[in-house]
Amino acid sequence: MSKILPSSVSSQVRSVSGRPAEASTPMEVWQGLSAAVVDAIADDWYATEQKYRAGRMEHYFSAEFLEGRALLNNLTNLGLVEEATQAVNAFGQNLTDVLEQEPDAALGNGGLGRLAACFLDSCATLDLPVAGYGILYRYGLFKQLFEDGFQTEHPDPWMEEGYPFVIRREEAQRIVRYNDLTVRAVPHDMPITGYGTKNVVTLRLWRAEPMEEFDYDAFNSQRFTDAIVDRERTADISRVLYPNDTTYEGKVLRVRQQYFFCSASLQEIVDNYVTHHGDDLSGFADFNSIQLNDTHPVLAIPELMRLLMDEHHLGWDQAWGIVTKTFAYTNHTVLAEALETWEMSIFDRLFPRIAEIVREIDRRFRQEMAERGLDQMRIDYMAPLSGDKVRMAWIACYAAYSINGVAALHTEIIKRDTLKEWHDVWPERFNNKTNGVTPRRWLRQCNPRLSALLDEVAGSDAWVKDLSLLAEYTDAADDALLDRLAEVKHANKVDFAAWVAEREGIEINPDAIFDVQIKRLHEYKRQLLNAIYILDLYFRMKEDPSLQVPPRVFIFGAKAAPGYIRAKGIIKLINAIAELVNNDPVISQTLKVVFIHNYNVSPAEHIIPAADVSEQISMAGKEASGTSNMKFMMNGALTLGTLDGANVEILDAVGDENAYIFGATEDELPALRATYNPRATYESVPSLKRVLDAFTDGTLDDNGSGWFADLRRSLLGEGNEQADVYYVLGDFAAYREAKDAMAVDYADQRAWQRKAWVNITRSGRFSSDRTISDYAKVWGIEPQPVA
Ligand code: GL4
Repeated sequence: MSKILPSSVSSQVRSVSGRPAEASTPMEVWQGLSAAVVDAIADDWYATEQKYRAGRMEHYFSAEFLEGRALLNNLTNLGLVEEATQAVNAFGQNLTDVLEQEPDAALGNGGLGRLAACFLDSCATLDLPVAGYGILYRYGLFKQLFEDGFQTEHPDPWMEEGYPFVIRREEAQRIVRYNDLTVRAVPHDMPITGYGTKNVVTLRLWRAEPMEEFDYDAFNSQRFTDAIVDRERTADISRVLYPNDTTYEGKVLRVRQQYFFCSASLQEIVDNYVTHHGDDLSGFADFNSIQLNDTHPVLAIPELMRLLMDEHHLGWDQAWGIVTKTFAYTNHTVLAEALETWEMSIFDRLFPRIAEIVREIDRRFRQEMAERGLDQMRIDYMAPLSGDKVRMAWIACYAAYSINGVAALHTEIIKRDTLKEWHDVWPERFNNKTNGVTPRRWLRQCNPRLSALLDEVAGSDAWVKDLSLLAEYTDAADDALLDRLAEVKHANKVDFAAWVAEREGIEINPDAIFDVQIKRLHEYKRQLLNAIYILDLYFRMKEDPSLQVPPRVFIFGAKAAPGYIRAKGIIKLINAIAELVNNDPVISQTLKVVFIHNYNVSPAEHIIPAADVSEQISMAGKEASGTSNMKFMMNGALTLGTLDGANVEILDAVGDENAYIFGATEDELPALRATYNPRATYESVPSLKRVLDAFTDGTLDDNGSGWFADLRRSLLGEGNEQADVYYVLGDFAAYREAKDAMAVDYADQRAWQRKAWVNITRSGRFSSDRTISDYAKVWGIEPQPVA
């Protein structure tokens, strides 16, 4: 392993700042140290590239890669943390401060984008020949601030001050043509290192740039704005990440973005094939497979058809034969809004040739299904085109050789409901790939104390590359070990309390139970259920001051899509409850509510190691998998959750006594719903009425927005609106019972830590290494270690 020499760090810092390392700012040191890391891996990165491009490769197409910070992750993977510490200490700096300078690369919304980042980490660690392809958004997911408890959104110019971990590759640019615009796609490559290996995976992010910087003639005749019109239209393509997890606005731009990175990536992959195997493309699928991360990159299907037919002169059947051996598709949600459909008029306007190919795919699909004997209604339902709409998921299902869901329950639901018709025709294409998270970032790096304890118990760091090894030590939990586990958690909580005090200005008690819900704000995830519990607990304590309540801190982190008003209402509500609770001189001795603003990857790294309780309380059937549930488990937090997504498999791994499961199950819900009356529940479940009335009786202040009344209405119904779609009131009693019981159990620290230890040691199957090993079989690739 190449080592960073202290002299290389100080000279890199000098060349960034133009001053001696001793006189440079922490930001400049971050820049210099990062440049030194890139320098240290450059040869291995190149060697990996050369090796991978010559053989069979998997290409991971994703509109989102939520990478977070890179420097500490790379130092951890390369075993350079100690050396870097000494290097910066030598000129009077502190590594922790330096690391805190780094902006988060927030090129994703949430779980889907973070999953892609965990996957690349695992591919690198497992030496698998994979590359990622996406967009270099100039602005990542918006920065969230709270003003009077309301979310406000602000731009996130994450690389404006320079970002050493993306390398511009001008020479590898491609041209992407739209009917109304031609642009350059310039790749910016991010090295993704693995743990204890020389292999370095490439994440190739495309940036849209104009063919010419500006229109010289227009500028010359003083039409300054005209001179830069095309430049700005082009820059729009890679300007912002869509701040929406499940629904989309600004459709034309969105479609342009999707085509942009699919076309550029495919051009490169096809050219690479020609370089290594000549211009007979018939063997393309022997060397290339492409994973479509949700429907966002599905335009790659007609685009590959175009490239094969128009540029490489294959006939339709031959091209389609290749396409159907190339693509695999992952579905990430059962929410209807997420199965993207576009107006055909957008395709006609942006790329008539792609539109033509899509029409032909539709025609042939209809013919093929008729030959199979499907009735007309079913054919119309399944066909790629419906009226003036193109259904991207249906194109994916038709073309893909593999279709997967992201947890066992989710895969069953897509087979049964969401993609049922496709499953009827091609059951063999369907398979499950339960998500996972990388134990490098989510344990080794974010929780050094627990990590050191695990090294000691296991006798080495081998678990970092094979998390299933920890299962051997489940029974090793004697009292001495459990006490040490308790000490680790406590020390993490002390650190976290200091971080919260500094960042949010709220004092919290490290001896309290840290109960955490961090994820995108969405009604189906039911942050509202959690909020209702807190308010109810507050009233119970007011009512009976002698009530014994263990100290608790309720911690939230969540962004709401800017146009999703009800989600923003829930944020405002939780902030109003925080006001009420935290400012009550008596209650605040026992309870605190903290809403961490601008939740992102790096705050998660502070929060998760300190958590006691992991809130995973979506309405059963709605959360496809969840991945924070896995991160919490690895760090010894106990799950309080419904039988949804991967919670089901977590419960299976740890056993009933080591998780707190409540609420209606997915198969019970239809019957329950049939007779469900939220109003009657509100009247009859003890104290629920008191809580919902407090939304609007002046107890809580929504600053005249009317949003709290809207939330109350969403639960109780009014007019034609369906009441309580996500069964919040229906599950409340069960939730309250489980959560109360959990708080009581916490008092027995030995027993609690024993449960935590079981969670940690049984988390092996939720490592993304396991997930990726499963995908690698579908992809037909083997490890390719560089010498
Ligand atoms: C999501 C799911 O909502 C989430 O449950 C899952 O863990 C994640 C990764 O598979 O994908 N789908 C969308 S859309 N956003 C997500 O986070």
